[in-house]
Amino acid sequence: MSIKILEKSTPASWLTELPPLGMDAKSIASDFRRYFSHTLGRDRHTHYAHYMYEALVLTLRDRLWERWKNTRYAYEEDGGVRRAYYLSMEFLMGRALSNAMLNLGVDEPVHKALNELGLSMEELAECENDAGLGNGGLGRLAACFMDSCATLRLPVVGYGIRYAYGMFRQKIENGYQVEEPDHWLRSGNLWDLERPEYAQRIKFGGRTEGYLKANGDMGWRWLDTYDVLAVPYDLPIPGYRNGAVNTLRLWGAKATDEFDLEDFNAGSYDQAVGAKNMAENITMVLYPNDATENGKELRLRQQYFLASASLQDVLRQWTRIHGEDFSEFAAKNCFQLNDTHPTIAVAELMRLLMDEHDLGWDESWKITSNVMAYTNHTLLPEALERWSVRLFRQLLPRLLDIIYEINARFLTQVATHWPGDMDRQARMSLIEEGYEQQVRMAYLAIVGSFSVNGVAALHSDLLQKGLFHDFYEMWPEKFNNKTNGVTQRRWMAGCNPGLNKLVTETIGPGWVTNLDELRKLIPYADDAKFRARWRAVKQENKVRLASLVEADSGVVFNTKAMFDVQVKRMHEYKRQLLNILHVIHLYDRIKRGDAANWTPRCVLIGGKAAPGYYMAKQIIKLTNNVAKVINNDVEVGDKLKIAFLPNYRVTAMEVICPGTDLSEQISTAGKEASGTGNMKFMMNGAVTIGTLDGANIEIREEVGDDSFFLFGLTAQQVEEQRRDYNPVGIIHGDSDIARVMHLLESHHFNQFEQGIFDPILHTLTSPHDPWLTIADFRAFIDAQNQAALAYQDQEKWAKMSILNTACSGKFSTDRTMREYNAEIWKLQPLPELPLV
Ligand code: 26Q
Repeated sequence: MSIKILEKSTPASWLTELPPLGMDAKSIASDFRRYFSHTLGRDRHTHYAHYMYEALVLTLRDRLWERWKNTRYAYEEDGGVRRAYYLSMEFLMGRALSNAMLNLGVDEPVHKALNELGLSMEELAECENDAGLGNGGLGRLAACFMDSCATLRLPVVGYGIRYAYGMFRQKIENGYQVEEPDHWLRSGNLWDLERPEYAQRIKFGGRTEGYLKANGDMGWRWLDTYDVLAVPYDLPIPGYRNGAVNTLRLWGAKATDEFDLEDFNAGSYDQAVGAKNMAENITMVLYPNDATENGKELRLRQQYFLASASLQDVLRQWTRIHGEDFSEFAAKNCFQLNDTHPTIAVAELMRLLMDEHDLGWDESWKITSNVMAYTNHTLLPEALERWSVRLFRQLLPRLLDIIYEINARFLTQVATHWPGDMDRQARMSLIEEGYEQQVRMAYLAIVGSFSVNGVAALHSDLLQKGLFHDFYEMWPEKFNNKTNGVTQRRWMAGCNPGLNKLVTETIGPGWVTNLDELRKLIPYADDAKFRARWRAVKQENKVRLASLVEADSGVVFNTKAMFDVQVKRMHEYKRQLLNILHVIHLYDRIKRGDAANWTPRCVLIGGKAAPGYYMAKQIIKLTNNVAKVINNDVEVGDKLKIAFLPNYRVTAMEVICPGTDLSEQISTAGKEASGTGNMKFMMNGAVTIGTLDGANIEIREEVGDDSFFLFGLTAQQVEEQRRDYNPVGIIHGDSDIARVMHLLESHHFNQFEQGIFDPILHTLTSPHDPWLTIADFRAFIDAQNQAALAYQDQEKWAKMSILNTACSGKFSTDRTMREYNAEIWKLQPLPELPLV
């Protein structure tokens, strides 16, 4: 597809005054049939569910489109409302179909229509690929934010990248992770709308040159660049039954025509094609690391591509209405940076205002530092982004100049604040000195923003006390907390129809847009009839989860057993290893005959390892080897099962969290910024076993001590323990732990693969193990034991389960978005819209 320059013409009123489409089963069925036969050209010989899925998407899309237009018009009124832009390298959207039906309020008529046509909704839904444009928590959070903003009618636009390949598909071969490319757009994507008319030009490389401007000031040109086009693809984000449809604008890279022409005319076809590929490579693939920065040039290209395209797009819309008058720009715009990944936007906005719009430094800085806001998602030092100055100079020379200037002016401020404190200046500099100079992106984000937030109370506190302490001392007023959430539309109403029905019948439908209303369930925890219905719903969901597990891992779960689940990215700090050690302990107890009063348990572990993360991959292999031994031991039987679920993703979580009894949130305290899976489990009535880390602390505060299994060192104790940690001593002093270690050391789980788990044993027993796994093992065993005993009293467990759901109101992204809006964005929600 080539980008055509389109002729401008004014759309007539017949285009803006279309009669609204019917939302009833009859209108839907009739559109569906027309799309199937006329638009898609299929007939009675077509049995592929895929075309029926497409016909349904087209039917719903029309209904989204008309609301989308109305919403845009409303935002444009009075010269445009104040808006926020969520800049993120990741939007982990998952599937769109059932969410669109739910939010449009047509799930019942669609089911009815399909029923009458003899089609199964489930089969059609399965045709959609997940939009896996993210790694994990940070990317899914962005997706939940979009849903809540649309539901609150907040004028927020998401800006991201349209990767041709999303998060890799994970297969398991011989127990090891194997990655396969995720070509999710292979059969097209009917949800997005290409908008070539809004393409932007992005510059790379070249050199800078100073010149004297007419007014005597110095100006800068960025010359001899090679340019790439950014083409927007818009995705509609429907609010919940409120007539609002917001926009997620994803940029795809396209070669400019010059690329082909220059080389092509010079006779080198291969070079022309090579250059084109280079340009289009920018948005080819999502980087699958979720916790370590990797310093690759292509990643920096992607980041700049996103920042520049999005800012140019906002400035284009601004100048269309206000010309070159930027006096109100900061009052009308706000950019939320999802971690440091889009932080080059700070320097890019300076460049655009100065070089393209002729503003001076001071005016540009005043605007920039009043529109940017930064969210941090991690305390792990290895995740803090740094880019080599050399790479910056090569790829983005003009931006490096600007960063140097920002730094020089900033360090003058530091010197004024702390006269003579050279140490402080070196510590706070945006440029890290050393063998190779590096730009510290988090510092650039803090200096360039008016707001800096963490994602849970503990995390924000640790940022102020530790990582960003110097900056906190300088600008305490910038720092704030915004505890994460999840959208209850997808994570309860959508994915748990049984619970949806029961809760709505009991307390009405208000919770779908006001999750605090779940508190009305609290008295029902003491109602035996209600508990019985609650358990029946959970049981049904466990059956559904057990079939997923069996289909994808081959392991058969007994649905009467306790379902004990840990799904999240594989990382040492999340301590899947601690979970496996506990499973080995249970196995050991069974084998040594200590199984009186036993609670049968099915343990599920799932998650992807970054392809270059050796230890995370070994932990997957260990899980699978342990599973093989335990699941095939007749003596163990139904007492204990363990499965590794391959290819964990949004769509899998939609089946997993409703069917879970026990949610494992067992990271080393102080390491998990927030966690959001923990909230999805809680909403769906799972009880948490967890450390005092991230949002677990707030979850426990909400639900109360008695409905949460707490264990382990606190963040502060972790830091103290590090100084004097002797895991071998702990192992020798505790026979349960010693026996687990002995099984591992004697190669019980790798009889024919000698030595493969030695690196794991080595970290566990090292006094320098950063994750202190052995330090928390005894406490974990004891907490697990309590959970097992509690589960034997099914009435008591049901109570805890109900209370978890009932007290999960705080963890709605509706609350999170209200807080961002009240304290950072200050947007006016739109009034009612037509076509609700
Ligand atoms: C950076 C540079 C180069 C390549 C990749 C990256 C990269 C990409 C993704 C670094 C980090 C991420 C993702 C981080 C993430 O998901 N963090 C999680 O964010 C959640 C939402 O706030 C929190 O709940 C989790 O605690 C946090 O781990």
